[in-house]
Amino acid sequence: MNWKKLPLYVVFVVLLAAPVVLSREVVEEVARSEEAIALYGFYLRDVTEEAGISFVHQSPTFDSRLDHIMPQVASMGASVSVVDFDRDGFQDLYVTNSGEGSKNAFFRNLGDGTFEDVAEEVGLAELNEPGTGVSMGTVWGDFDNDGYEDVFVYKWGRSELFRNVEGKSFERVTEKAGFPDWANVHAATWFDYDRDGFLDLIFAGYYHEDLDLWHLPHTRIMPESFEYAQNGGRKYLFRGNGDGTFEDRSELLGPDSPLWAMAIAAVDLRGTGYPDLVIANDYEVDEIYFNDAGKRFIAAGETSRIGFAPKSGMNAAVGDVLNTGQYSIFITNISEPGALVQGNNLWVPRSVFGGDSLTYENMATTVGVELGGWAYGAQFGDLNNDGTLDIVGTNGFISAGRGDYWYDFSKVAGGNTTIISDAANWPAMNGRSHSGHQRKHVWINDGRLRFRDVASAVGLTEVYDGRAVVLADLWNRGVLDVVLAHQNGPLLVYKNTANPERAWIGFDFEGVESNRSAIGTRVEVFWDGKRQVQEVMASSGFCSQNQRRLHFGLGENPNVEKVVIRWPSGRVQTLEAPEPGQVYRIVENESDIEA
Ligand SMILES: [Ca+2]
Ligand SMILES: [Ca+2]
Ligand SMILES: [Ca+2]
Ligand SMILES: [Ca+2]
Repeated sequence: MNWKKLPLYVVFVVLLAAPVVLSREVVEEVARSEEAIALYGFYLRDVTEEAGISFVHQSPTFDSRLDHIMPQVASMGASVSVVDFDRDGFQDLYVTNSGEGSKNAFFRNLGDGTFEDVAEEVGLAELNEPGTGVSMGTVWGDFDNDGYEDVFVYKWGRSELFRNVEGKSFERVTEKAGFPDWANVHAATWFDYDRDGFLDLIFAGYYHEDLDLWHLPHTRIMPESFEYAQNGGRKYLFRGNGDGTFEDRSELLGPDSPLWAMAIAAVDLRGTGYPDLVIANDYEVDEIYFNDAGKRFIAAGETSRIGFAPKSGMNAAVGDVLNTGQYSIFITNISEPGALVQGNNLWVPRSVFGGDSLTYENMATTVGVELGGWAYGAQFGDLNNDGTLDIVGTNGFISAGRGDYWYDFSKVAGGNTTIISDAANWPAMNGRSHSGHQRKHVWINDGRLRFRDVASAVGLTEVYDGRAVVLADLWNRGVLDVVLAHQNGPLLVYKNTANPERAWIGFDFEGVESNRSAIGTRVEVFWDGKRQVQEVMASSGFCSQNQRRLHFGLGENPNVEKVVIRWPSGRVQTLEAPEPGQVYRIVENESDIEA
């Protein structure tokens, strides 16, 4: 071959090959998606790049005495929350970063398939400055009822409250709120526990609140037991006055046991009208608190049976998985065959509402959602619009180099308190993985007590270290899209394409007498002899918050009889025979319903 002809030859080959390779990929994905939609009713396509989202989470680096185990002590902080902060009708995504000096991102949904990071512009980017701690998660709620969603950014360090100024900027109002200067907060939610129309805030620590992880007084910072550790962080309950001030009412939770909190969800489990609390804890039992008419909380972990066997509780999500009008609770745990199989907990209620005597049974094994790897966030949502709630669950602890840390981990985890609680006793990780590179789970619910994992068939094949997952209808198409946040990994956005034959109905709420975010609004849809209940919640899952809009899949050609809405104020509103296929915007006390 003449050397002068080489460049042309190379160019020609590249020109020929590129379109062939690309189109084959596209053709294959189209075939995969058609097959998945035919078999399972939906397909998830990774649209992160075309949506203009480029975000990679960074972990923090603590005191150098933790260097040998840094990947595990700094293994959290990747989070994502959904909010329509500017009220343009499109759901936006707030994402935390956790490296010192790293920036959080706020992806405003432009509605055309792309997003724009406006975190700096609105004043929500620089939240990880050295000396202030680092972000772990966020929870949105309109604490001053002005119609704009405000945000609590919880951190290992100085958590912050920001007031949303008409969807244009955010004003830092932490001091006025009176929240603590420092705590290693890992879980939080807004709820109106006393139903006075003003949102209240609960948050809980992971590491003890006295610890500044960058300047440790000693290395005895680890859990004192793998199963019964009571040396974690405390809980805080703040009652909102609606004007940006809050009263510390932590005493209503009863005597505090400093557990290692991972997730909090507030929801009316008993049909009393008052939101109860579910708290997932690492290294100890999970907790349930029944709300006694807004006056106090009663610890009901043991009586409800949820708080019997300690596991590594990571996630708190609720869903009416059996379409009985009652919530089951999904708490994820660690399952590593050959090392430690705790199994996830799917707590299904055993009695109908049952007041204080409500008990639960763990059905995770029976229904097939027990094994989720080193599991973190999970959410309920009807991904294929067939009328049953499915589950997306993410996982993966530390994906690093060759070798696995499990043997060393098991040795120290089984040691006595003196051994396990001192970081100096933990063997060095030396770049090894620890339950890393794990496949995610998408369990579809057949409505007859069987879930089936279809993750790879529907397009979810990545193996980054998953932390938070959220569900939201990002483009108002009547489907739940999926967004996943990964530790030291990218934020990924999956666009859902569901079987178009299947119907759905959606609801956006605005409280008037109730809190304006309408958090705590309970909605029950009755169709074709079936029913399903959902509730507007703030936090759900692990360090995350779904869209506030409620989405119900209805299956093919549904006949919707009615929708019963119970506002936090107690007012009940009924929609008779609403048309499916639209999002209803419902304002409390107004008879006109906008579709
Ligand atoms: Ca928006
Ligand atoms: Ca507000
Ligand atoms: Ca309140
Ligand atoms: Ca479903």
